[in-house]
Amino acid sequence: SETIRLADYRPTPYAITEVRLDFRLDLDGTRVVAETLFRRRDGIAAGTPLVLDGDELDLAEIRLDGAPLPPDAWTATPQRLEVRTPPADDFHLTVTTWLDPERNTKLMGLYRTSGNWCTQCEAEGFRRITYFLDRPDVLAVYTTRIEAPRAAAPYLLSNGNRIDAGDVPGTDRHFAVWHDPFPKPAYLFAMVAGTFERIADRFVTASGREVALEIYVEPGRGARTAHAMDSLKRSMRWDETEYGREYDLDVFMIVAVDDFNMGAMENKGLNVFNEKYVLADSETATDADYAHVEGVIAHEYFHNWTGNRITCRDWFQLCLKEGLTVFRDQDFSGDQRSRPVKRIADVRLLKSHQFPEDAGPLAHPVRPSTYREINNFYTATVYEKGAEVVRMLKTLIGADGFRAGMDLYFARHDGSAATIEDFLACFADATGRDLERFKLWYTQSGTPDVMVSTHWDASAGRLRLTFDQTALPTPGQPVKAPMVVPIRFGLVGPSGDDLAWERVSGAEVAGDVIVLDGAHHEVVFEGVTARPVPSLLRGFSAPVRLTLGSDTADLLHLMSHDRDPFNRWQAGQALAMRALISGTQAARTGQTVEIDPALASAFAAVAADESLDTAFRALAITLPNDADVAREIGTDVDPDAIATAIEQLRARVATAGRATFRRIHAEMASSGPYRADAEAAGRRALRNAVLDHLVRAGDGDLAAQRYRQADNMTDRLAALTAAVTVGLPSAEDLLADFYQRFAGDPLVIDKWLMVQATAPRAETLDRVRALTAHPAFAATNPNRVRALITTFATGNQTQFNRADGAGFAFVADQVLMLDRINPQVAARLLSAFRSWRALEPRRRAYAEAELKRIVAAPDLSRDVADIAGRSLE
Ligand code: B3K
Ligand code: ZN
Repeated sequence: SETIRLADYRPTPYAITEVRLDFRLDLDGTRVVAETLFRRRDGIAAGTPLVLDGDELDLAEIRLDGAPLPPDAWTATPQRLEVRTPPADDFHLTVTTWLDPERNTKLMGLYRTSGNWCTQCEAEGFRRITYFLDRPDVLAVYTTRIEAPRAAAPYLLSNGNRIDAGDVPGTDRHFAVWHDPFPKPAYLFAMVAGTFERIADRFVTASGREVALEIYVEPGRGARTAHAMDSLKRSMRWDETEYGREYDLDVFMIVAVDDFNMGAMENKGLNVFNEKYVLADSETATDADYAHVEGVIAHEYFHNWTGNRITCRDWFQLCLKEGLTVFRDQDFSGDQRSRPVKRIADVRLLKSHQFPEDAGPLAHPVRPSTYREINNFYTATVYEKGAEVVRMLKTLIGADGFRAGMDLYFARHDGSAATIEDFLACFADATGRDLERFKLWYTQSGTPDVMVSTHWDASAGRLRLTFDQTALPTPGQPVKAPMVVPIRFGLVGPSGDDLAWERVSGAEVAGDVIVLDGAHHEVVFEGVTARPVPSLLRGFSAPVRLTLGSDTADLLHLMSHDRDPFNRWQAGQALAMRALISGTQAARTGQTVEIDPALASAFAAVAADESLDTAFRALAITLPNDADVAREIGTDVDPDAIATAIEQLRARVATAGRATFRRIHAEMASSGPYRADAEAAGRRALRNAVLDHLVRAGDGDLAAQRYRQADNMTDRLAALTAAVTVGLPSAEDLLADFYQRFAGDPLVIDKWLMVQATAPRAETLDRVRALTAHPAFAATNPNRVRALITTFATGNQTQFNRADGAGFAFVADQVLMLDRINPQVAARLLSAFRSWRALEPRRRAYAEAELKRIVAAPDLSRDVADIAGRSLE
């Protein structure tokens, strides 16, 4: 299929000024009449053909300026409509299409979910509703009429403000008309109709405008929306105080649905959400779920300015809205709870999702320059690395410069479709900083490696840091240029305080940031009064792999003293990682490796350090997992050897810390009723982290006991997970109890599926296969597929990567089966193979064979063909 290139970008010959849509919903099909007003753009010759996008459309009628078109004036296929010689500068087309939402299992365009009607248009779903210039640089004003049987659809919703509604006389039908005054691209269009429970609230903006807030959920679920509503209001306030951005319509609606391809969608004024990111109460949602709801609500709300008011010129600029909006939602969440804990969580996500992507065959720049299927580019690179790039920009120009640049961006580009160049120009113009080299972060793929060596001259009081920056080739980019890398740092002295220096040379140093912009730098600090331990890349100030030669004693010093909490955590992880890498090597040759007792007891010491936040202590004693170790090893990976090394280290840490962990387990028990706040959540996190260690150290009964006593999902799931992962005798009973308790609550049953899919045992594959036939599973529902199959493929290193290849074969079968139902979900699952080349030869051969089997399969979707093809390149 054809490759789309950034370099080929051209505006459309025609603009669309206005769209009037008329949806007639019926139980057996939908008729759409779309009246679209076109205007020939300046400089385009009269009579230039008008070519519109379609996708599997069934055309019933077409008229131009109200009159039927002669047969030779146009051609149409399900994928395309061409009007050969449009007659005038301005004209309107009226196109009638028939849709079958019931059979739309791709969940793009108009589809049905739990008996309701719902649309998803990003990236290219609007063309599944009507023929259109379906691209983000075509902005138009929409008026939408929806008509449906009143009984099946008491609520009729679309973007903007509702301007009319009523009954259709003499029928059992009713209608509503919505008008969105803000010009928008088609991908932000939404229409929802159906039966819901509606939860209403209000928000008064900074300038005193009242906005109605409405959340629509499945009837009976309204009580679970309080956290979402509260998160929405806090997001609205935050965007006012931090960016000076107010909401602009009279109503803001969120609809939660069960069948949804991703997390949520920022349609103007009418966000549609996967219900996973709306519903939360203590019985059914974990503390992590609460945090995700808050983050996704904020993310979609923030898109109103970064995405909707200013959108993307073309899909290559996707990071313009996504990277920036992820940066904003991360910052918001950091303000709501512990900022370091949020930062650690975000960096873990970046390293576990984006680093492997950047190191494998699917690597692409934050702003790609070609694509075959745009839906395959909603990636960790575009989102998470895209957010890191914005964070680095802020680090380089400072908070004031960043705000000035954002203000300029909103002032310059509001109401239009912009590019990364436009975005960067605002910061360059606002601060005077040259960002040409910085722009490489958008165009060059791969994770840079930064090697540091340290030389301390005690008699001269001089510290020399040598930085070498390199990057491995990535697809299409054999040679890399050095990037601009901001290294936030401190020189940690013997007592743990940061030491001062008199002079520094060798690179730009602004405050506590060293800015590398070349392949090699020697940074010399003079006038340092005591031996410093350099703490580098504080807060993970750049998405690079930093290798420093520090010895164990220095890392232990940082682990217990660094005043930057992120680097305290990082030092512990680095120490554990060293032990795990040598443990893995030993396991492959049948040896065991000695683990430094100082290391094992350092974890117990952090767990007990009451000067630290409980949530932070929980993270600090969570050891790297097998995917982390595999990524660090990088080649010739043997997941079973890694698992063995992890078992050994865990056993050591658990044994060395048992007394401390038991004490903490008792101390962190909650007294009194459940509370959701950060303090209570931190205590639960710490208690469950020590539970995990204790269960491995022989206190297995604790898991069953904690499960039965739990008065909230966080504790219940932590206990169940510990029991199932370790394979305790109680595990089966607990699983059965969990199913009984929550059958009929699909979101919770997803957790039950996930726990089973991640069990690191040889029986797991058979179990997962059996679960695909369980009544709780449905291959048509993306949440169920992700909970069972995707979790198995991405969250179970030893069993997906089984040495006999059976894990790969199972997932490949599932990909091929799912491709017939929902190509986006199938392609996403297939990307679980992205690190196949890093495996040891035998597993690598099995993975390659499965990828080749997929590539050779008939009638693949473009989505799956693209991922499989690139994976093998
Ligand atoms: N913009 C949507 C993602 C759409 C994905 C289309 N395949 C959600 C978000 O990032 O906010
Ligand atoms: Zn987004």
